[in-house]
Amino acid sequence: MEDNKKVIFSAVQPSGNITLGNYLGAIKNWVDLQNDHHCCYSIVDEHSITVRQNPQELKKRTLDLLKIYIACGIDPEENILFIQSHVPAHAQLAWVLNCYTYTGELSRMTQFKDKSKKHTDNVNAGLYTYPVLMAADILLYQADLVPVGKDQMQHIELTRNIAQRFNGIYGDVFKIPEGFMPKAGAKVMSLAEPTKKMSKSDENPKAYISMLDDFNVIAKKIKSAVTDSEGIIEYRENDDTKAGVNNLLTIMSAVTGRSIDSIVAEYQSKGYGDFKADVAEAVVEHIRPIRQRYDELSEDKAYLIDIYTKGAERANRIAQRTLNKVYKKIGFIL
Ligand code: AQP
Repeated sequence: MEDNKKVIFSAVQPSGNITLGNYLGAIKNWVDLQNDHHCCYSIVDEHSITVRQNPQELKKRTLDLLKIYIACGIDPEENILFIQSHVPAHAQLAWVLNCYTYTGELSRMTQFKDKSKKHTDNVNAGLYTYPVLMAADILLYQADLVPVGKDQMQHIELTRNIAQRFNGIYGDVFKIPEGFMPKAGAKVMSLAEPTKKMSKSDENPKAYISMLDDFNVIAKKIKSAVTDSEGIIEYRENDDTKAGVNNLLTIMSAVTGRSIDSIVAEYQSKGYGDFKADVAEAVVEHIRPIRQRYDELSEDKAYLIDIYTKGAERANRIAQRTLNKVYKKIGFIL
């Protein structure tokens, strides 16, 4: 890229209906970053098959995610929006990087440990090497910054280690990326088990808010969110009994832009019922315009095809450049 704007790479898997957590932890921040950076935002379908997917649903969710990106305000002309499997260099570089990653490193990844406990019947090799594919995603675009939620920071650290190891052997091939997290909404927790993060593949639909849930369903889920029996609305970090209230305060703060302190002050003499009703309203009002734009985009399939085709062309050009560099360095004949 010719100017000195920094390069950003980020992505979401089409592994379920996108949640408020994905939105507040990732996509909302992408929108703020797009003006001052070169941004590549991907829909990582290759990552999603580390867990069994229904093919028809995967197709639908991939397009849904593209619509959500655009509906949230990501400009498809200014940024590169693409589907991971349309750019073969991701899988190609991942193979190479697999040979520069140690099994000990992969065994330490929290997400692998969590997901292998959750999918005991399908602890596949892809699930294990997922962070290497993620490293390839990021390094192909020579990204400076990777906006992610707190849950993904460990994978960014590994990406940096792999890149440094490779550069140490072959010279400066990869830019060493940095992960960064937004201040508000960095980690949204499950509404049913607030010590666990909100996940789109959670088996309990009450645990997450999907960006595509009906508004009355969203309100119901928030109103039935697990809290505690204390009846005090205050933020107490690292106190598991307060995890539910902490989470609702975090969500309220992220969707309204208000500080947690000011929200706590407002609800000092109020009960959980009033508080939850207001959080529900704030979330619905925040999502409403996004849903309106999403519905409009659903009517225009040709436009979506045009966006992802052009996105793939642009992404392929950049990714292939990095892959060629890697292949040359390791001694593959081009
Ligand atoms: N609960 C969360 N709070 C804040 N940010 C979150 N992210 C995910 N969950 C939360 C951020 O969303 C981006 C995309 O995540 P992903 O789809 O690539 O994978 P994930 O982190 O595994 O997300 P899920 O929803 O938990 O998916 P499943 O259920 O399929 O594993 C990342 O930037 C992530 O930090």
